Amino acid sequence: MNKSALWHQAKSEYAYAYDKETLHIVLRTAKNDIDTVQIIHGDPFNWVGDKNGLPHWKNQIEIMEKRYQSDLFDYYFIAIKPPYLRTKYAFLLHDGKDKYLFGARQSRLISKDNELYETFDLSEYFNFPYLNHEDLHNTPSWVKDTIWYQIFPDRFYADQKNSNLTWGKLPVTNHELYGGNLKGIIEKLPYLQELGITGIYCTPLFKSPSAHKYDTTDYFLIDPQFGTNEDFKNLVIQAHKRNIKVMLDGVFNHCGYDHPFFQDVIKNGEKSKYKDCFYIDEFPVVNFPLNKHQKPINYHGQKLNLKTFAFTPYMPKWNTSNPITSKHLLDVIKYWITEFDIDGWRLDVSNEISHDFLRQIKKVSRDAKKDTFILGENWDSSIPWLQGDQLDSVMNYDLSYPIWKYLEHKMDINTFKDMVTNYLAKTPKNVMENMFNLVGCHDTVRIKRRLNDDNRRMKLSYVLMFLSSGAPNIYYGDEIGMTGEHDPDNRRCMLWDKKDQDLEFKTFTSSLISLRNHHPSFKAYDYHFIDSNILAFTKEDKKDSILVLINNGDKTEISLPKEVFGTYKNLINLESIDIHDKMILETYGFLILSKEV
Ligand code: ARE
Repeated sequence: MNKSALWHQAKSEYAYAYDKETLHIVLRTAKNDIDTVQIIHGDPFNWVGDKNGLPHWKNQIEIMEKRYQSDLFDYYFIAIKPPYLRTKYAFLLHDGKDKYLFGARQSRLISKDNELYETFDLSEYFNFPYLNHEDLHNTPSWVKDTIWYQIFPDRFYADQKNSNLTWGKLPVTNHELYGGNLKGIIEKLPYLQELGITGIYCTPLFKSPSAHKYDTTDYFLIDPQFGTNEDFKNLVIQAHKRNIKVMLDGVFNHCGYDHPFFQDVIKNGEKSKYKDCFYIDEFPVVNFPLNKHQKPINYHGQKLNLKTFAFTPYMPKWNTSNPITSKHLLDVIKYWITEFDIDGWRLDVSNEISHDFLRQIKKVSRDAKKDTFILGENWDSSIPWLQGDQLDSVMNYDLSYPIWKYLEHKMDINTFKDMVTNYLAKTPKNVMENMFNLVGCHDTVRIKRRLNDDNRRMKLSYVLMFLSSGAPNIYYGDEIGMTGEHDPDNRRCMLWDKKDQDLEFKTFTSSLISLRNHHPSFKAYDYHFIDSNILAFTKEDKKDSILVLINNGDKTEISLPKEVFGTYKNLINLESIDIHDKMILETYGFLILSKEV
């Protein structure tokens, strides 16, 4: 047996509470190394007398399912329901020759079953001490069914001309304003509803000197360029009337140069009552005011004497352990929930905010409204933030990355499947189903441009996004084929003239939304990959089962195992189709097929 590949960790993504009575347990082994894996589990306090009156630990032994296989590993899975919400457990591995007991302190070779009890002290078992419901992910139930739409407010819609810039003028920058506003968003709610959107995520709306508003000046005020607080209250009311949730983008890792607390520190230095609201290394704090192009004056990459977001002098990092800071920001969190009834917060740069403060944000949010959604922005694996006490979910770059690279032909199909399989194996299911899935946003090149402005390839990205467990996010304009390079070019004005829109892609997006709403398999956790020369997988959920074929290349004859041959319904054109050998799939073609089980 390959011991070095063995891995399990209690109270982690390998052993977590799925709901108030169920534990999910995962064991990793080397690929094809073990014949059978069993779990031995039982209540650590459940001891019964045996025939000789000696105490005997009452437990049960169950087979674990080999659920995932990646290039290097097999992942075994089981869901158990400990009657008293606590369990000790270990793994019994059979490799065809020997038996091994793999527990918390080491693995050991056992030659016969009865040695199990004689030589394996309970202290060597893994332990899930107690399943407290308070520790559970209590993500609002509406999240997993949401179809998100991300709006960059200045570029979405202006209800009236209030800028000297011509709408759509290029190039766009991060400081020039086009006049998009809240009344414009309200006016376009019917467009969003008709598309099938059930949640909007607005990038920051609060007062700030930039177009992106990530350098906040006043957290309690809608930027006058976007409208008033009353306009926002109306936006939420109108959105809710259309069953559309509203999520704000909260920048609590840092603020903007013009924030009064920071300005006071610049003015009064060490005498400022706010000096410990930031991380100032030495006084006087460097002072790089912004010019009209949002460029810090006289800053040429010199060493800063304060902590900032990245090396951005006009984004001083908040010291959220300081009581003045934490009160200020937690009041903000509460204000927009209680006074405006928002449904969620997207937390900017959440991976740089302290875990302690994230816990406070979650508590204040849920105390203000119990089904408030807390979404983090983490670009890397986010398990430490997804323990149920901080974030409900993250922007799911863990899934975006393999989709991007595979569709860009920068990753071969086997690496794609391997990366996705590892993601499926190591993402807790009650997190996965609430993930914020995306193929593009305001920080990335637009998916259309990433795929060489090829509408066919863009469709493949949307097929994969909408066929994944987790809530899909449409970045404004992607649905009508907008393109754009990296920030700021990915923030062009929305194209509202139908002659500029890719209406065929918009219809396609709508059909994917409708299919996702009607086919539970779209939201099922697992892809079951099929050996083929193209990307082929099935997804099942109870009675609903689909076969997905994706050709990420030139027109080709598909090779498929005989067991998938048969008659299906093409869910895009609703025609019947026979899957057999020697089938041809067009360049960048795909099929989403349903087979009643
Ligand atoms: C813009 C340009 C920069 C330029 C800067 C100059 O993009 O190239 O240097 O202006 O001022 C906001 C604006 C940006 C602006 C930025 C700084 O939207 O237009 O930059 O402020 O002024 C990392 C962080 C992630 C962060 C991205 C941008 O981890 O949290 O960088 N994203 C959030 C928001 C942004 C916002 C900010 C943070 C700042 O979503 O919109 O930027 O509040 C890899 C790394 C990631 C990295 C990612 C993207 O994947 O692993 O860590 O994200 O690349 O760079």
